[in-house]
Amino acid sequence: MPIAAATLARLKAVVGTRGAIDDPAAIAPYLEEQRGLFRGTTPLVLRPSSTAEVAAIVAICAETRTGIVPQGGNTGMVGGTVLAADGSQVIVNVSRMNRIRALDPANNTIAVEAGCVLADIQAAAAAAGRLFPLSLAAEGSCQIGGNLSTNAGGTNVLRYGNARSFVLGLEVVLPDGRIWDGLRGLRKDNTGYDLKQLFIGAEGTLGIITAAVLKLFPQPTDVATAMIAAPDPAAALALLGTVQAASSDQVTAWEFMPRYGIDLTLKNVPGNADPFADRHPWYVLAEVAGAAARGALEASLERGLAAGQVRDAVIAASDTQAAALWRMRETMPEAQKREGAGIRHDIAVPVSRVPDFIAAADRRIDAARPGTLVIAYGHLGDGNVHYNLSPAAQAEAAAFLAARPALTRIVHDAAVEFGGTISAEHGLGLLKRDENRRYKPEVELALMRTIKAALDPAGIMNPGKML
Ligand code: FAD
Ligand code: 2HG
Ligand code: ZN
Repeated sequence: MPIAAATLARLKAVVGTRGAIDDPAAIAPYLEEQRGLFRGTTPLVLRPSSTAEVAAIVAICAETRTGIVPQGGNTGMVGGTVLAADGSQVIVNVSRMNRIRALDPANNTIAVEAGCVLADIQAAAAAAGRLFPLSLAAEGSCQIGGNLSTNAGGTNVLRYGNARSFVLGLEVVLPDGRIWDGLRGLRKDNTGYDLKQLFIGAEGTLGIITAAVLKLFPQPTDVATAMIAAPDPAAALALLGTVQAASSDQVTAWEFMPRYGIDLTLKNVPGNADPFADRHPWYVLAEVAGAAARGALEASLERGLAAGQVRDAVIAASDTQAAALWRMRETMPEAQKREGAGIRHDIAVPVSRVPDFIAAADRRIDAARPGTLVIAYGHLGDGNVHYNLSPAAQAEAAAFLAARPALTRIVHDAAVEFGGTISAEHGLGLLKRDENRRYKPEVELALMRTIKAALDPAGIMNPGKML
């Protein structure tokens, strides 16, 4: 059902001309989707500037049963911000709500609006001598509301946890238009159900997050960054244990990449340079942060060399060198995109089982479609593998993409067989909604539906996503 003209007029009146976009050309960028798999449409993008405006919008949508798709930086990987094709939904994009409301250094907290860009929060924390550790390649454009709604992971999870672990308080506009002010800055509060957890990772299906109180941390005094060449993932994992022990658990990143991934970043991303003279099968981008980090890393690498876990290593001598090493890792998604057809996955297994998962998945993928190229990379330190596939040659892209359901089934079945999940950090959105039903126990699905029905009985919040 198209949205009635009177409803559109009421919604526009809430935000005024600065906050409403109804020109199809101007709407187009809001409809783009990272993977290019889905396309929907809308007559209206709303860009509220305050929580009160969000609440007024949601109240009108609740009354008129108009579907709402919440949106932040639109960098999500699973089609969570895709609209229905019939134009029956509006986008509520929170980008204009980008104020840092307060920073309390003594409490180590920052209160931010949902539209704050992640990098801006990191910078505000740094300016106050603090660290906000959530970090991912999209940090220059993704927003904290989107990070929390997808429970984003990124590169520091092994040391600091994922987005959920930073949240002390939330402000949420509920599906009936009420505002829940849960903006507490408490590290302890046992006064009933921990309601904020419901909205974190809910992908906009239970309400619109409008603000959050987040934990900050001391800035590390010493940061050591290295690129390490390793013979295989098992050696890279063994070395992680060594470095964690030697540094008193100060490893903040342990990201791994196969040679083919390195080849793509060198080929497709100008400015990247191979830090080694020789080619190696696997690479780890390691970061250790804390007192005496560099010494602990150097000593561990020496032990790793002697044990055959390290083939070569380079420790950055400056911030510029460290940034260049990080760039190799962070441009990995872009490098694959530029190469052409690809099939991406976001699985996790227990950290100890990553090597066996990769070996098994490699065997099965090769048996199903010989010659398929695998880029199994990502967050080795927390067990999250982006087990991505490319065709043996881009000339056979069409046949390769036609095999997507079968290939993805192999990867997901293997992840679950090894005690894992089909979505570690990107969420379900539209992309993995149906796939999740195959693996999630019925009791869990039923509980999720119960929660959805209790909070959003009319089903207006991000309809059709996740459930
Ligand atoms: P959007 O894409 O705008 O939205 C994501 C979901 O949250 C949608 O379902 C949307 O409806 C909902 N939503 C958005 N804002 C709100 C709100 N205020 N209230 C309620 N619901 C809302 N993810 C990782 O976890 N780790 C990574 O390492 C990582 N790397 C990435 C690298 C690149 C290059 C890119 C493009 C993406 C990467 N991602 C990664 C994907 C990740 O999910 C997003 O980058 C980010 O967390 C989403 O934030 P966003 O503001 O773009 O949200
Ligand atoms: C990353 O870790 C992102 O770089 C993107 O989560 C992963 O889809 C991908 O390749
Ligand atoms: Zn990732």
